[in-house]
Amino acid sequence: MTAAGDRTRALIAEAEAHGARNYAPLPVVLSRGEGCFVWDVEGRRYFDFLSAYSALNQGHNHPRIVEALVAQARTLALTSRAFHNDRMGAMLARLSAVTGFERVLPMNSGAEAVETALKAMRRWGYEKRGIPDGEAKVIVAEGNFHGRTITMVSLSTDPSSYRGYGPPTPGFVKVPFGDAEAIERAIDERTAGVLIEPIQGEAGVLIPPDGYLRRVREICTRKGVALCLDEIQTGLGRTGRMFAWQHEDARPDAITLGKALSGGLYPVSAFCADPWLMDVFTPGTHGSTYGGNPLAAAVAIAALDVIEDEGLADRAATLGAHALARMRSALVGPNVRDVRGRGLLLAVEFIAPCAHEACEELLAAGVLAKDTHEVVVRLAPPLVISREQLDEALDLILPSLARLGQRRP
Ligand code: IF1
Repeated sequence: MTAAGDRTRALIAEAEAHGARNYAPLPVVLSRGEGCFVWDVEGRRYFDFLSAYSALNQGHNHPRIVEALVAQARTLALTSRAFHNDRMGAMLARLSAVTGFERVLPMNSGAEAVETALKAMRRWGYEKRGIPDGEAKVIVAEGNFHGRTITMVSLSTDPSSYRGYGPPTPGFVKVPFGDAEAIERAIDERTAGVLIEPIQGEAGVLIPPDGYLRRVREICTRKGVALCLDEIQTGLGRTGRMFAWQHEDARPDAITLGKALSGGLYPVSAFCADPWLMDVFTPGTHGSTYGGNPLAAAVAIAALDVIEDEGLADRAATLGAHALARMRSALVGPNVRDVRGRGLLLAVEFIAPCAHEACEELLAAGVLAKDTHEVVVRLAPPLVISREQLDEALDLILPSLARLGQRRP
């Protein structure tokens, strides 16, 4: 644990005085961000290797996105959907072009986008697939993470997500991640759709076997059920393609987006789908106060511009391959179970539950990272990181992780 300074301690105490205790952050208080760096209140610089869980693919405070936010905030921020506004249409058209889905429903948080996806699949199941009202089922993967609402934690198989929040929302069938045949066996006449992450982020950057997504796509097509992929964490360049499903050419019927859709400047999410699925929504059957507001639209357009203009997906592919090669060469030892990743979504899995200790050591070394499930350290820098910065960060990261990897588990 680093020796936190007086200002750090005072600000942590201030946050804890009135804050709910729903997080246990590392003992660092950040006050500035730029590109792949953040600074704490003691003036210390860190490499950000969490990127707010991939909401910062464009880096901290990207000037083009900040400028779009400020300009629009000075003009028109919120109208509600009771009226049209002059920015939403351009965002919807841009998102449709980038995702290849004809229809887009803008929301705010990722969980709301996933809730929207579930509502669309259920309603389609009743209206078009003839499922008896109230009996629709959606197949999800064990180990999933789709958000923190009651329904999202009802999908979860992680007790730390759902314990104490019952009764769960019904209508979900959980099958092992990575097993396409398990999905085929689970589909019956009451199945409306399948919702999975193409790579499971929170579960520890779990990459499914090659061909899994393509098999799931083929099964859903043959069985006539909807396939929605949750690209909230894997999408928008993070894994080395614009969308993770493109690694297998397994185009789903719909995707959910969030996080980097706004480059960390404002909560923006979206459910993007083919018309046969999206058009179950008719006026008054779904919405939100802030969904599709002009400020969100301006920020999302700028965030997408940055991803495309700066070639962030290709950067993630090239730099990710380089980082993974260095990690695999440096991290060997009795306590290392796996080193894996795709693009700049990378992870080291230890055998012993030492991932939090690893993150504390990385903090002391000047790198911010997050552990998950006690044994995995996720490494996910902003996609704007340069090759030199990446190597400088890895020079700080690898010695700590290598030492832990040599420990007897
Ligand atoms: C927290 C985890 C990651 C997501 C996917 C939907 C959502 C998320 C694939 C919901 C959000 C965030 C939530 C955030 C930490 C982070 C997280 F550790 F919680 F699980 F990334 F892995 N689908 N993930 O990853 O989006 O409603 O949050 O906008 O809850 O602390 P949201």
